[in-house]
Amino acid sequence: MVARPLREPVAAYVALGANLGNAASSVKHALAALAELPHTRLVKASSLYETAPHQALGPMYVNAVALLHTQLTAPDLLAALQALEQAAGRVRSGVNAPRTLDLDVLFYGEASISSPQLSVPHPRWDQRAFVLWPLHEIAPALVKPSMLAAVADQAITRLT
Ligand code: PH2
Ligand code: MG
Ligand code: MG
Repeated sequence: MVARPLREPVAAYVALGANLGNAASSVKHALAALAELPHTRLVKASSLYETAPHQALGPMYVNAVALLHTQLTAPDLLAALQALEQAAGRVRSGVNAPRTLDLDVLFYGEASISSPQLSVPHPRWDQRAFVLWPLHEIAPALVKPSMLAAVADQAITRLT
């Protein structure tokens, strides 16, 4: 990695999901790995949630959301997340295919990013119960009641 001067930390929200193998264990390990990323602090992590596959097939998912304060650039954060997906044995077999680990950048500070690699804010974050409820747990100001009402048909259970 190219050395860059360190910048002010940015608040980045990351969505975690898994529905292959021991999904709960994968998500817990991923949260621990996020805490170890360089120039990054894991500030908050939601509970784990069991969620029905949304516009996808396969087993139930385990999802969570984390708040990071990071000095990584958005592309470097994306690369770090993809490395963690790879380390968890992620095989990209098609759009929304079951996966051992998915790590998506929901927000990177106030940034709007639209590149072939990365769209931030995540284009569908506000239409997904598996994002909205864990996000609401750690950042209630970001989630409007109307958003939660709109996803009331999507099954989600908080795991204890
Ligand atoms: N991820 C998807 C598609 N559908 N459904 C649930 N419940 N959880 C996910 O993480 C998920 C999904 C694409 O990334
Ligand atoms: Mg995803
Ligand atoms: Mg993804």
